[in-house]
Amino acid sequence: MKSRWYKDAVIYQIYPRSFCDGNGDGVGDIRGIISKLDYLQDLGVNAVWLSPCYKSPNDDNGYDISDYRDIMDEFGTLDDWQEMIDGMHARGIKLIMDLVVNHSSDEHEWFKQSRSSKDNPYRDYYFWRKGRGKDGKKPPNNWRGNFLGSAWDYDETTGEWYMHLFSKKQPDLHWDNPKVRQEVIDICNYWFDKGVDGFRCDVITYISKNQGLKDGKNPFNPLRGVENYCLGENWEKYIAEVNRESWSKYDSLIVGECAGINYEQAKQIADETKPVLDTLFNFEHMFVDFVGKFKLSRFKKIVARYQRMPSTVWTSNYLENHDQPRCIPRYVDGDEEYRKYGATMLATVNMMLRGTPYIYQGQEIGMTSCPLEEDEYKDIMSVNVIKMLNKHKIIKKLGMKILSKKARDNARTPMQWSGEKYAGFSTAEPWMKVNPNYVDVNAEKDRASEFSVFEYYKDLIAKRKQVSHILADGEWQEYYEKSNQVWVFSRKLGDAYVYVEANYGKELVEIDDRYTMDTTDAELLVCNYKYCEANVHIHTLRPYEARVYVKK
Ligand code: ISL
Ligand code: CA
Repeated sequence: MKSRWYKDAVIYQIYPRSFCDGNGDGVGDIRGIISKLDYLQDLGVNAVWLSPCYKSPNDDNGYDISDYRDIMDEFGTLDDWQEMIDGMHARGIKLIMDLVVNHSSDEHEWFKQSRSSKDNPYRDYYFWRKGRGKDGKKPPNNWRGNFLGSAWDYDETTGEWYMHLFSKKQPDLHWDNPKVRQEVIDICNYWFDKGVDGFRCDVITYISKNQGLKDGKNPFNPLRGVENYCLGENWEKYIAEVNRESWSKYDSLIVGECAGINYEQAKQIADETKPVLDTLFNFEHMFVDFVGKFKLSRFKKIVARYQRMPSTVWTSNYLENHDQPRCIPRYVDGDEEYRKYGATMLATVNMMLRGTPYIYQGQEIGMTSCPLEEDEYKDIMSVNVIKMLNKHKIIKKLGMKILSKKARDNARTPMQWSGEKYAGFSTAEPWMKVNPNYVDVNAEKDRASEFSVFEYYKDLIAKRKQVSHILADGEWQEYYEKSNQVWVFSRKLGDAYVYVEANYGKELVEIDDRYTMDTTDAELLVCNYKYCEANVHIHTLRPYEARVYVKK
């Protein structure tokens, strides 16, 4: 049934709120997306992963869903959505929807029913427990949520507590209840019937909580308790059920957002011989610069492990998404002098790895993280961090500095389409600040310039197709593994190979081909600098230079 088309695809992520505003109210929407379909086709992407566009009170920008079968008012209607997917399909672009079923919104009908009384038929759709302590005023266990604070909230109506691993407006669904699993299956099938091509499954690793909901052991873990619900005891069983009853019936891509897992677990849950996930997003490489500076050697080591996965396991490669700060200046210098070289170098590496590459909106024009004032942060996580910092003034300055680097808001500023007011994103003041660098960094200007990041991406996507079989099946080899300046690797398949060199620094660096590969029998497939015949096989890399050689 499954063609596994995604192994040859490049996927573009849209965060609808910030992509393009079609009706001039300052909020991105579906008509805005429709107006940019030609742009996506031109870029050459094969699929779009659309962050949630369902009905939602937007406590967490759509990751809190109040109706899984309808479209958020601000984004448009089901008719608009149908026109969008038809437009995508007409252009050869598939649509991957976001499936957020670890939790719903507290404004979902299920939760309204559930909280109304202890004997309501929906009571068991969520986790309800008595509090601890004499008066029951302490949460049922010591788990902490992703957005700071306890993972439990007290509800007056029935005098019990409910679990929420994210905001208190995102109560966790109780997957041990077979009715909940059936709801998920029905929702997936509903969208498949409308033509979607797959799902990106939000925090899917958290859906099965271990029986007993025991206290978390490590008091210093910010996610105290996570060991009791990350890949919990019935995880595989529940996912296999949804897979059997829905996902496997379609030629779909099911990519799990797998927070909290390591390489060994990844290997188990994205193996195509098992009816679980098709592929996953891992986070290990995102933690390299969690505390302190980015260190390329550590980053490479993590990625290399995923690159050496067994042939039945398929991975996904990303550097940016709506939860991460931008690559620039995270991994490369943000100065205008280097920005495009950095953006294209990173693109080259990401696109030449085994696994499906993802591009997050704006990455293809080299958008950067954005400086924000305290009141310009919009993300619930940032807002909660700021509240906490205001209670602990002594660490506020440092805390705000860290926040400016790590905040999810960095990736959520409106897409920069042109040099017009509000970056051509909207005609009205956008819901979130536009990065002031839009005058220089925008799609229109980029595409008109001699060195265009967009055009480079486009070329890279097309070229990747020529070598994707070598990337998928070739044998991985790495050189200069310990280096913090260069990333050099190859994939060999019989006599054919792809060989990649990338300079992560601003200094010239010489790659000695006695330790790497003699490329004289290969052709230069891509390079982000202008070069001449004479230096094609002289391996001196300029600042942020990347080259790909291929022998077919
Ligand atoms: O964003 C994070 C770190 O910057 C993660 O901890 C994140 O909360 C986690 O990866 C889960 O993310 C997903 O589910 C959340 C939602 O807020 C995120 O936007 C989504 O990608 C809850 O639905
Ligand atoms: Ca709008």
